[in-house]
Amino acid sequence: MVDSETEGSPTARWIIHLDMDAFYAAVEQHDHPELVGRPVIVGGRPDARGVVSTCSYEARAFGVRSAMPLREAARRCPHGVFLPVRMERYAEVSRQIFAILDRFSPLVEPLSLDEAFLDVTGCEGLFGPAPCIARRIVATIRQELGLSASVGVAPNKLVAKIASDLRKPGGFVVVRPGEVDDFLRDLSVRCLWGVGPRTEEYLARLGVKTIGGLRAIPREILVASLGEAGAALYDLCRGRADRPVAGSEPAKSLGQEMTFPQDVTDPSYLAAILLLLADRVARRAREAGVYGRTVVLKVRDLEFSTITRRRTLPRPTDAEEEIYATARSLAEAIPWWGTRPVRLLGVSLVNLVDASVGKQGTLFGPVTGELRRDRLHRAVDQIRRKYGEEAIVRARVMKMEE
Ligand code: TTP
Ligand code: MG
Repeated sequence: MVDSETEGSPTARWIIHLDMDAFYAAVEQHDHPELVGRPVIVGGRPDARGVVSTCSYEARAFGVRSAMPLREAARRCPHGVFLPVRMERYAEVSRQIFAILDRFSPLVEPLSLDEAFLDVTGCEGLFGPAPCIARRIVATIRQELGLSASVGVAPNKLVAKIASDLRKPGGFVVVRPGEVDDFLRDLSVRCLWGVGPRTEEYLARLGVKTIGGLRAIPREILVASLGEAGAALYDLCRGRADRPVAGSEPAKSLGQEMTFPQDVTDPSYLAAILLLLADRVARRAREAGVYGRTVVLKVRDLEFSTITRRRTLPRPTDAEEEIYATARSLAEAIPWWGTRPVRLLGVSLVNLVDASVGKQGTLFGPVTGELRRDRLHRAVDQIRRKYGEEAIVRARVMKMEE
């Protein structure tokens, strides 16, 4: 079934893109089963000033959408159930989702709280072909968390992401290497990375609406009119997108970062992301048997200027609480934090030391409470690996709004 030419080639990859369906609203329906099947709108009271964060598919049938003013949503769907945003809870569920993904591949790149790429090349021996892995992931999320996800399975990130979005909710779309051209041909150019309303309009003036149509435009013309973005489009419309899944970096540092598809300003959302990243870094440190002396925070703003802030801790750590608290306090010390939009966030642990010697440097020996917390973390990691994420669910690791 798999294209024989590409299957054997060392560069052939299998990428899964997973995106939860109506994420915040689905979590609310899960936590309040009486809301299943009803139009749930998350964002605040119907007469409040804010906008809709998301809504259940039942509410989408009435024309309600993310980012729509709540009052407009109330007009379109007067009998909707309007709920406040419980970011802390969504962050907790998000970490459970990522812990499930980690069971299926060592290369998981988070894109937001509810979205990730997995490179499952080479995981076939353990779990079967990529589409089977994707099925198992979806089934596990359904069984353990009671939530629905859509996935795309394809030879690269671009195609996997487009595929996961195509049949939402509950979508399951596999694009094999030899099918990429046909798959993309009739889709709108808007599906491609970097094509916003302006590029779409420009292409429309050339008579181009579909990805297949774009292939007819010579590279020089695209480059002359759109610069580097044009060169990128030339490759993308041919399904060429070989950016790797950004997973773990080996050796000297352990880091995890996330690039947002939309610009994010909301400090409580950003805090939720920091918590997710800190949790993943801490878990990887424990798996690798290392502690880190220094926490590094990386923030990129809209103009793509990147700043890094670092703080060296009194003692090396592998605890998510400490990594999160440090990263968050570094973030909050940035003057424009919470007021200017952010494009990318990263948390890493550097100055790594072997866990067996990691804590001996302290003058008074290890602190008893800390030792106990260490043992707790390790025990929790072990139980989760063995019995699954749901075996232990902490009510709240830390208060996010404090
Ligand atoms: P999305 O994955 O874009 O949306 P969704 O999961 O609610 O619905 P679906 O994927 O099935 O289309 O975003 C994930 C979460 O991010 C979403 O549940 C709420 C939050 N979010 C906002 O707060 N504001 C927004 O404008 C968007 C698009 C999402
Ligand atoms: Mg989603």
